[in-house]
Amino acid sequence: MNLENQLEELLGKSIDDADKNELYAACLELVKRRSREIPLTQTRKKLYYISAEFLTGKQLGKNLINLGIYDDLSRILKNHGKSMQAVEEHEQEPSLGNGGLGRLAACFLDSVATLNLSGDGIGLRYHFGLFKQEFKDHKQFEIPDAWLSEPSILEKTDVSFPIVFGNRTVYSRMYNLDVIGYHTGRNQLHLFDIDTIDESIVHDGIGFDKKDIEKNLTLFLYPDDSDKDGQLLRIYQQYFMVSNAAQLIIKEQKDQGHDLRKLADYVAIQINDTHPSMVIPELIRLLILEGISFRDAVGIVTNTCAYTNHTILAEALEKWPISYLSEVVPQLMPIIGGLDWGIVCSQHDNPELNIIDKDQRVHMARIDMHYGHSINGVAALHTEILKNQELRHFNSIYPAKFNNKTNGITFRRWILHCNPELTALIDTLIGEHWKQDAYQLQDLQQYFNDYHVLWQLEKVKQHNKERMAKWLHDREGIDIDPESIFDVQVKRMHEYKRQQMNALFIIYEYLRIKDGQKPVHPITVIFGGKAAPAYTMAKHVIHLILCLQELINNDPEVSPWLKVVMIRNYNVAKSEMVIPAADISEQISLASKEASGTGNMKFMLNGAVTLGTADGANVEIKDLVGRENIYIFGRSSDDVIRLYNTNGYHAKEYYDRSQSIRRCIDFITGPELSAIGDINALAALQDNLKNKDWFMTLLDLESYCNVKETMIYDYLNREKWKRMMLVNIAKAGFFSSDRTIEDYNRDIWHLR
Ligand code: 26Q
Repeated sequence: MNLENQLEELLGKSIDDADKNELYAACLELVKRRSREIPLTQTRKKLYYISAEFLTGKQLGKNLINLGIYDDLSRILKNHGKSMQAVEEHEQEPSLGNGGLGRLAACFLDSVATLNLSGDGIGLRYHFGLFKQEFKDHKQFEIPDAWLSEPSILEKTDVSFPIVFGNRTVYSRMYNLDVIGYHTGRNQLHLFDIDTIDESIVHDGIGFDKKDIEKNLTLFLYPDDSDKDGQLLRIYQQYFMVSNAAQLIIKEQKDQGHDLRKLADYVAIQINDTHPSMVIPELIRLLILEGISFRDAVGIVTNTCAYTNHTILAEALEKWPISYLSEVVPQLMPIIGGLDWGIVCSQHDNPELNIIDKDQRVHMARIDMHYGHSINGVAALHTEILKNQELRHFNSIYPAKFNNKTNGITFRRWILHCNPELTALIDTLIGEHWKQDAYQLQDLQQYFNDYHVLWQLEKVKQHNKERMAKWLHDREGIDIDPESIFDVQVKRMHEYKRQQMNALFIIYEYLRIKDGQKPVHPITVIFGGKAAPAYTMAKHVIHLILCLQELINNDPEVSPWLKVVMIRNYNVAKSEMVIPAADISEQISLASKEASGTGNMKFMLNGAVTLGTADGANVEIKDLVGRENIYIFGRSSDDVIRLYNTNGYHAKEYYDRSQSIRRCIDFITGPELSAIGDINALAALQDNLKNKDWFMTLLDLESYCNVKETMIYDYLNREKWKRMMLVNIAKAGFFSSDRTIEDYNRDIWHLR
């Protein structure tokens, strides 16, 4: 049956008479049916990617693309006067992640399926996931994101496992989401939940009774862990996730008739940061119940599990008090004790290697490093820093375990879906094969001096800027000038990412305009990102940005030249609107702190030029595009690490020394902003920048402002700028997550 008839059959009426809801429901059902026709991918060995987050983004468009029917269906809808985009908008975005780590997991699932490798994701079905961000009085407020709605993309199954917490047992329920490869096979994402969750216990924003596990276990992603009950809840969640994972893996392997002693021949488990680390003791425990000795079980699990580190921030390395683990998962304590004993007895004689420290806390990453066979960082620089700094003791005993896997992004979402105009242009220039083999984007280099092609590239960017301006106007009532430079910093709010430095640039520029020095071209500085609810300083930065937005956009002298926009509730769908429209990609973390970044890759692929520090994958972007096609500023990671080690950085010295820095910092509590904002919040931020500034904003501020000025100036040299765009797109092939997954498979998983 042809596509049009099939859609009408599912609708039970003509397309003409259907509204957006009905069309969405029918398209969803169409995807489910087509997807079921694709057999699950089988390889000799199967990957299980366990992660607390899967930031999948909306599914409909991506699935239609991967099934190869997006264009046909769009055309059919258009013939009936309907728009595919409007139908896609109807879908609620799954709220199952907070940032890079979760989005990476989603890109990986797409690439694993596309490469015809057998690999499933395992995670949790959070009812409200990450909070929804609202702004009121120029501040962030959190409300629950009730993303689960009918008809659902998730398929409820009958699969259930008993999960034992001390003397209480809960029964899980598995939900599945099909992961369809691009013109290839199918895998699944398994999300676990319990039927007894009670959404009605949530009150006052995102508050709830943290004690009642049966009712609250899967309500939220990263529930507030500022008190003991919150920390216990996180342990409950983590154990619930990994016990389901371990039981599912063992069940599937038994169903296949595989010998559990040979688990590592049939199964690869990737542990996505430390949140799933308890899978190691849990699997050992279950193998022992299957009659395998502790010693053998340890060997089997070690050969099966591999760990990825996504951050070097000390506060993110999880350590749980033994007393908490004993309360929630007493059955794991003998195993964890045994694993620690193994290390204590191994004569390493270095307490920093012990799993259980002198304060009776269990270091989760250390379990992974001792009892997994691979430890990887997510960009070349990050892996070097792990090997030489943070994890050097482990590198000296297990040098062969360490390896780098530079992150990547799925091109299906990050160009085909979000930037159809650029995709079409590339197709006309170099054919379509780059969609299977991203390195072929290099063929675009031949157009370096082709004025017509460069002009077409500019037209596409302009189109995307206008699309975004219209969207901002329609949705948020914010007007921006599509002729201005779109300078974009969208990512989680964190001091190390230094949104505050960008805000100080805005103040710097504002003061210059007030002094009569207009920039050479109008610029719109666009932010988006959520702050963790308990992260006060990050919230103060949001407050500063929102106050600047209010001040500047309403000042008729300044706003023709400078505008500020903070996008509310930034998420995957919004990023798909914003990234294709960006001219400047802000990647300005303090060198050594951003493990990789993946937004940087998405901007590059969509023809934005990076303004960044030599951090994370920016370094690899620079090596690929060459220094002349990127704007790098600021101190190196070596310098920064030295400053930390020697206590050599004092913000106050920079404040005292430079008049222009002082003017910007003082402005934060000056009359203009105090009239708009909360003086206590602004003063706290100012004090922090002047007297603490742990992430060294003032260290790089002047070089940042100077390079950004140069960039604005260079933007006027249109030929130069368009060539930079072209080179960035042409060199982005390396950052396809297909390449990353090939690397994981070749070095760690060996699935084929
Ligand atoms: C830890 C302890 C207690 C509560 C929460 C956490 C926690 C939660 C989330 C720790 C870390 C995360 C998320 C980290 C993350 O997203 N890291 C990003 O991973 C990306 C993919 O590798 C990288 O590109 C980014 O550089 C890195 O910041």
